Amino acid sequence: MKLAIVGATGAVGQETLRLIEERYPQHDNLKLLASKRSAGRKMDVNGKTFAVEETTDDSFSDVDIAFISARTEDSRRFGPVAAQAGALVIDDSSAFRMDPAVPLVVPEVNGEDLDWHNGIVSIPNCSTTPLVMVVHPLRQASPIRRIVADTYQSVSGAGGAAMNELRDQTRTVMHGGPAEPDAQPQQIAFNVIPQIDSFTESGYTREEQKMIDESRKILHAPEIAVSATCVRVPVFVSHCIATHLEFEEAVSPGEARELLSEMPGVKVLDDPGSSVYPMPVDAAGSNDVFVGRIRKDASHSNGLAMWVVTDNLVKGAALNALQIAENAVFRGAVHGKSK
Ligand code: A2P
Ligand code: 11C
Repeated sequence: MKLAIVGATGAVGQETLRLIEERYPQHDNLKLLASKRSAGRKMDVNGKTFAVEETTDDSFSDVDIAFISARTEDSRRFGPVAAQAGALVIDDSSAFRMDPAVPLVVPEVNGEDLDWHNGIVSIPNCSTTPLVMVVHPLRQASPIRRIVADTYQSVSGAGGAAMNELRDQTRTVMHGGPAEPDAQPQQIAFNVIPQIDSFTESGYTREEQKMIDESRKILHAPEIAVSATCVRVPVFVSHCIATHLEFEEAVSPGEARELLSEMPGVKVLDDPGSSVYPMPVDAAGSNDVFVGRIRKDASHSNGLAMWVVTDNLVKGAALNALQIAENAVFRGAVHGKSK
């Protein structure tokens, strides 16, 4: 099958190419797409050199699966064009996620939703995916009534420019220079910013609203009450979530550890006495969602508190997209056209 990667030069696109090399080392039927600025740039994948092409309306006629991870406006423009051309579009933006005609999928949680796609499948926001990966198995113990999820999100969630800004700004501020924020709304070096994306009238940011709306859609559970506070921290890769769950019946930390350790894609790292718990430096580059600090929530008899960490570019984005493609192929939900 011919795979197109729109945004191949970006932070998620590069992770997608790394994972393609890791998962399909023989596969070189690829099309690397980005903006006009990158046209002609050479990139090596699986031992073959590809010239990056500008993304246009004509880019998708020979493509079976198109992974889009560029700007939201690029998804809006090229997603429907690629689907119309017959490609299965796996889109990493917020453009289509809440469209009732578009499945929003984490394969381990709701892979069956791939059966009703109309050409476009969305992947969740990189902080929603790890949340539903831990919430889903715990629902087996007792229905969940309420989720409070407070995030500590790395700058790579905002793309390559934000990563460069953290590096350069840290050096500048260390030497007494001015921060001059650009890719972030405030100084990020030696700071934390309680704003990701813009504010809505409710006082929540769009990033927080995404966690609320997307997790309910993926879990098929509009009845779960969800609140989130999303915070940017000066870390390059991996997002963390302080997660508080309220169940209908009490669930013990031991039971939760057991259910979580049986969930594919989740690893329990929970031995606080030996200072074992997940951290961004350890999660970066890994495929798994890590969970630790699992304990009874002191504020509610049916509550559990835990700490969740995942590489936002891997399971938070590129890996989830590739797993959707694999799952869709397995289910016969890709109507490929190339031989
Ligand atoms: P380019 O490198 O040519 O600008 P990041 O998330 O790291 O900021 O990366 C954003 C990605 O989106 C890059 O690969 C970027 O390509 C791509 N992109 C930006 N504008 C467009 C566009 N108009 N069409 C296709 N891809 C685009
Ligand atoms: C961040 N989670 O960390 C965001 C990036 O809706 O796909 C992903 C935005 C999105 O900035």
